[in-house]
Amino acid sequence: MITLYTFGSYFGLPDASPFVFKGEMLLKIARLEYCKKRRGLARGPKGKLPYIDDNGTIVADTTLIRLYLEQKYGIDFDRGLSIRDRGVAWATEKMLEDHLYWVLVYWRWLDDANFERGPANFFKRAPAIIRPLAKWKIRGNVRRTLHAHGIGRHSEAEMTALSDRAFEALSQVLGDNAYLMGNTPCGADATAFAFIATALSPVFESPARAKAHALPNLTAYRDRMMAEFYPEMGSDPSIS
Ligand SMILES: N[C@@H](CCC(=O)N[C@@H](CS)C(=O)NCC(=O)O)C(=O)O
Repeated sequence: MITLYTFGSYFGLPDASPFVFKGEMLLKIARLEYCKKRRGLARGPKGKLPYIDDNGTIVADTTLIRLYLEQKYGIDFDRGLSIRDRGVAWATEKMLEDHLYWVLVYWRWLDDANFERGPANFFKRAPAIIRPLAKWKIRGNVRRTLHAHGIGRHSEAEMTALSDRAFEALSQVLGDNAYLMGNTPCGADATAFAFIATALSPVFESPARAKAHALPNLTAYRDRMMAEFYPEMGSDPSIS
C-alpha cells in the first residue's frame, strides 16, 4: 500500500498544498490504492511535501512520484495523447508549478489579510509566546524564496500581468474539453485541477483569484473535477 504524506485539508481544499493535492490526484487517476498520513514533513527527504512511501521505497516530489508510478506500475498517464499534446500538457503543467505557483504563494503568505485568514492557522499549535516570532520568521523565509526565484522582485501589478496571462493560457489549452487535453484525464490534469482549485479558494482574495474566477471554463472544470474525484467535498459551501 502506498502512503502519501500530506499537510491535511484546509481552506476548503483537499490539502493546504497544491502539490500534495496534485500528488493525491496522480494516485486517483492511476487508480492505485493509497492511504494518507500527516506530520511527515520533518522526515521528508527533501524537506517538502508530498512524498510517498511505497512499501519502503520513498519518493519525494510530485514529478518524480509520477515518473516512479509510471515505471513501477506500467502506467502511461498520457495514453491516447498525440506527441504534440504530450508536450503541451507537460509544458502547461510546468507553467503552473514553476511560474504561477509563486504568484499564488505571494498572495497567500505575504498579503496580510490572506495570511491571517490562511497560513496563520498553521501556527495555532505553537506556544503563544513564540507564535509572532515564528510567523515573522517563516514569512521572511517566503519573501526571500520569492526574491531568489525572481517573481518576488516584481510589483503586484507586474505579477498580476503574469498570472493573468498564465490563467488565459490555461483556459486556452482547456478550451471546451472535459479534461485538460481531451475526453480522458491525463497526467497534467492532476496539476491543472489542483492549481485551479487552489487559486479559486475563497479564503484568499487576490487579482489571481479574480482572474481565474472570471474564466468560466476554469471554474466549470474545477466543479466537474471536484464532483468526480472528491465527491465528499462537492457540497462544501466554502468551495465556490
Ligand atoms: N516540486 C515539489 C514542490 C513541493 C512543495 O513546494 N511543497 C511545499 C508546499 S506547497 C512544501 O512542502 N513546503 C514546505 C517547506 O518549504 O518548508 C513537488 O512537486 O512536490
